[in-house]
Amino acid sequence: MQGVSVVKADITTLDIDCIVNAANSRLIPGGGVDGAINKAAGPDLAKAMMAIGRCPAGEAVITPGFKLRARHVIHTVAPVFAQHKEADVWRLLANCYKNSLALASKHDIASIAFPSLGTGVYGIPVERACNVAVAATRDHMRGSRVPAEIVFCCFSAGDAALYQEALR
Ligand code: AR6
Repeated sequence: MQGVSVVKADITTLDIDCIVNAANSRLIPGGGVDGAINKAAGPDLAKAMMAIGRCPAGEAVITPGFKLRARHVIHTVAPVFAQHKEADVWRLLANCYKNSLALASKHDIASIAFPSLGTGVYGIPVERACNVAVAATRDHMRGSRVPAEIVFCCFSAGDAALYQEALR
């Protein structure tokens, strides 16, 4: 059965097929979860990202996981909260989840973990971002059984509680 869960963890440590990276549109390794993923994957990940070269907000691209336990990394780009009208922020953020899950489905990925996209450096309030993440994920699940396992991987207990609440 298809399942959605919440964990509090460093996403780079998860034993899962695919992790999602909160990247920037130039696919140049940055800080936050992007920095942690690049550090754990090794320098070949940055080379693979830069070979792709660009990913507009709301879109998603895929690379291998290199030294990570995860075999794949899907890179998606959240909108910068201060740079868009609020309605566009929620639409683009939902697209990040939808396009990442569609790409995972296309690659027949069985399990995938998302960080809380856009809610760090990009400044999207997590209290609303969690509801957008859950709604977009449920939308995907209505049309596809793949991935069978979807995990929201939060870095803090407070964020994990918000995602748990959104799932209820
Ligand atoms: N595991 C899980 N979650 C993490 C980890 C980790 N190891 N590290 C941080 N988080 P952010 P954004 C959480 O800033 O807002 C980069 O420079 C963090 O606590 O990583 O989409 C990119 O290159 C927060 O809840 O992503 C872009 O330029 C969440 O991950 C920009 O940051 C997202 O925070 C993207 O900003």
